[in-house]
Amino acid sequence: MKNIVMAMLAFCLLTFAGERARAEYTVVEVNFILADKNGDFLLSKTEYVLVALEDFKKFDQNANNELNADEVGDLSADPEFLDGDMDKSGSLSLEEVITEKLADFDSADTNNDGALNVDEVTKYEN
Ligand SMILES: [Ca+2]
Ligand SMILES: [Ca+2]
Ligand SMILES: [Ca+2]
Repeated sequence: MKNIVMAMLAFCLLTFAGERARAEYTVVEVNFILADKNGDFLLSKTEYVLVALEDFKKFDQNANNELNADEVGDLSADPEFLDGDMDKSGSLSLEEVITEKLADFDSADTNNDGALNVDEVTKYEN
């Protein structure tokens, strides 16, 4: 039952974000809203890392907790992929993704309050 409610809520949020995106929101802002699960207009470390985990699961087709070049396609040439691959294995492990995301979070949190507001994310993404 809880899952149905969450799914409906996600659907409403998506619809809402989609409508507003056309009107006035940037892609970064829409992604921010979707990532902000508790709706406090701040991204906690958990919320920020969760987005990466959801993406990871989407790409990890064989579910071995490693993203290899076949699974990510062109992204494997992306600097973010290459930087994240700390052991230079040619694939990204779940641990490597989380480590990179946590480092991203700290760099983006310019006022050091332990949360990212939409301005911090926008500045970091641009
Ligand atoms: Ca939040
Ligand atoms: Ca690796
Ligand atoms: Ca902050």
